[in-house]
Amino acid sequence: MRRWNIRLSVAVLIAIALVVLGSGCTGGKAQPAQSEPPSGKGVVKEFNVTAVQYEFLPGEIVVNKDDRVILHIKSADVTHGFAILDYDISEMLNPGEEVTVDFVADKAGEFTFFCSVPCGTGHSGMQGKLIVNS
Ligand SMILES: [Cu+2]
Repeated sequence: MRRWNIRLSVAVLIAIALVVLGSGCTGGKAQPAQSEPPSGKGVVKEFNVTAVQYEFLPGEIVVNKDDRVILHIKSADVTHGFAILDYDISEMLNPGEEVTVDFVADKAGEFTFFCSVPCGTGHSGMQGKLIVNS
């Protein structure tokens, strides 16, 4: 009788352990938020960027390859856009709203970022440079 009880408790403990381990596994997989890009091997670089007719301030953003780049972008006047084709980034910047762009700079080189929303006579020249050093 006593022996049966011990076996039963061992079986119950094993069952509990399996349930806990099992849920732990699925929980772990479900954890990473989908909106978060995988963090790069480099450091996090954050910049505040202002779009204003007809330029971006700063006009040059310099990071190292594999840095995680976080840009907080705002328009100071009219509606502008912010696009970097090579990084598949295209955002609309409504006045008074801050847009956050978050990506890993996994390609080295010089990339033009530009206004993608017609904003006036100087629109076509409204651009800056993202420099990713290898
Ligand atoms: Cu524009």
